[in-house]
Amino acid sequence: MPLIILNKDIETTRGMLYPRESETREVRALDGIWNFVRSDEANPTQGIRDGWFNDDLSKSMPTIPMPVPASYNDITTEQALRDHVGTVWYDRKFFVPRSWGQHQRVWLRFGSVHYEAFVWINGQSAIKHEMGHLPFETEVTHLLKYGAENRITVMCDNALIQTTVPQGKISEVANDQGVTIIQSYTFDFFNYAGIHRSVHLYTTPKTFIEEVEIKTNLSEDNSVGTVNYSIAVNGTAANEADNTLYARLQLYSREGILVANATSDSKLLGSLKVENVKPWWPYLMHPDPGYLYELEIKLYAAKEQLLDVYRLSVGLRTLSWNNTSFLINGKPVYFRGFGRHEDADVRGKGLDNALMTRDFNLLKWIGANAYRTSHYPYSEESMQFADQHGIMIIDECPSVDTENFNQVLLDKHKSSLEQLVHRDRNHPSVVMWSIANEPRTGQLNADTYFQFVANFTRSLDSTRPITAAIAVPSKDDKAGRHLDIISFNRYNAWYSNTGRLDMVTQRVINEATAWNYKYDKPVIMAEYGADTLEGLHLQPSYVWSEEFQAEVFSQHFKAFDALRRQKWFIGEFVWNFADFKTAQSYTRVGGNKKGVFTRARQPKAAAHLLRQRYFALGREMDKCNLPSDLFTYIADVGSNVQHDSSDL
Ligand code: GCB
Repeated sequence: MPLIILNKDIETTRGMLYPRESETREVRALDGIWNFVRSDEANPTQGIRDGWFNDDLSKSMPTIPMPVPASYNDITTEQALRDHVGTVWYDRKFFVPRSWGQHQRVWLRFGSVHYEAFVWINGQSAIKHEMGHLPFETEVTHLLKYGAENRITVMCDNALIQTTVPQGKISEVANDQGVTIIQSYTFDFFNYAGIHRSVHLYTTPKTFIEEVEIKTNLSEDNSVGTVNYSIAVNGTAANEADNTLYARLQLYSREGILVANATSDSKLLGSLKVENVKPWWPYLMHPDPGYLYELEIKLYAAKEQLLDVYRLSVGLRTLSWNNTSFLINGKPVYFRGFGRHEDADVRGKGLDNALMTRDFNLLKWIGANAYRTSHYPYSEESMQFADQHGIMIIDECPSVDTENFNQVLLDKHKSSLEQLVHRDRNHPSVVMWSIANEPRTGQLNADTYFQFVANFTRSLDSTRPITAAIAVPSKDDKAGRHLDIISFNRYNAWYSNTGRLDMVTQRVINEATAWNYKYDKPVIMAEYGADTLEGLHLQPSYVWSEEFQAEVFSQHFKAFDALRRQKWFIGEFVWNFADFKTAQSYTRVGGNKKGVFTRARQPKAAAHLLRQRYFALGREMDKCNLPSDLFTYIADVGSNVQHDSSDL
């Protein structure tokens, strides 16, 4: 019997603008070393019952130091902490200046906590939030002591069950000592947990800019741009009957020149017109990719009283799509990129600026123009980087391997998309929403379920197409008809026909063609690859060797080139950018090794091959310049045979 699924309304998030300093706002990070305690797995709610939030954790039990942001799992040498299931506790002290207590409001914002967070300030409940990888915030003006020391306590629960996003299972099983609790999950990455991104305190004026939504447009010849904005305000002045609030907006070029300005109407809506606009282009599609303007928004009350100032980066671009192509600024896009993970040794999924910067340098080095945030939203800081560098993002919500579709799950899945769209809608780099990875779309319920999820996402943002990475055979799939672009994942010569390099090319062509035939929509290969142990060399190539990974790629490239001639094939994404940690399994040697880069972000042999292809594609399609070190000099073999970039 199919489930009857209701399209229940999801409460929308408010605020969530990235915390930025301005003339009217101060920001303070609470990152650093916090105190940490692991609860007894058999008694996960003990801390709540015993009121651990009422005093310093260290007063009633031994604590250990724990960095924030970071996953807690790999910080110590304890297996019990790495594999812990259930709740952990963090606390720390901080001062709030006396000046913050006057004429302003104070907000507490978490970039993300995985999976569920409960927060107290000075022993009083401040906020609860469920769902990793997404920010949440609350006003704490009334909870703080000004000019004095304060305490923040966080309880974090990593348990995943059938109604969490993503799903997991908790079971009690017998072990040598009696029974133990096991967390299992089908997704293929380690369930890292903790305070993964920065914790901020920030101030706003009493009445302040709470929401900004930007939509951009370009004239047909890309010479005139429009920035449509809508602003929402929080604060008592916004509720006054005389309705006197208005905003003044100024748009500055990268060089700091004022290029447009406007004064809003009293609904705080309007648009700015930019003559001779510099559109936002993806990396290698234009000599000046990732062009960003700065939008300065000043909120005023009657008599020119300045209330608040907020600035954000704006990239002007258009997106359009039909059943054969995806276009940016009117130009067809061919994606060449990666599936990725937020993952590193020691830090797990904790935000690390050094690692993030290195990753963007590698993406540019290899000539990629896109990645999918497989399998959950990535840090806001990385979204800003992508805007600046012209890297296109397929922005994925945390739904992975979803099955057993039910109403509670649907509501949470929709909520994850609501939070994601709300957070990322102003990023020019976000060009597509991915509503799931490898959901079990062969199941009967998948049809209605994904109809609701896709339509809900469209109702939040109609300016970007919707996709999902699907792994069931096209003939069984029931979700594709609700998508705008079909993405599929397949591991020819790895999970199927292992080692058979002669059974890749035609199968990829056939499968992509079958997807297109079934739905008449553009198609992307969102995952392909082979596990590769760095330093293992075997000739002739053999599974797990660096040679094998390169040859698997090459067999796919042949298929992609045949498919590219069919206009509807619009992109290739390798799995994965870098090696990453997974749950323990006999199919994983220290984790998933399908990275083109090692976990330490060094290239495997296939990285050099992929680099030559990605730049060759950029050269062919977008006339990009080639790096001088793309080809290594081999020999002077005569004037009619040159083995350098001019061969392209
Ligand atoms: C997939 C999944 C990805 C896995 C990958 C693999 O299809 O989407 O999460 O890591 O296969 O390597 O098995």
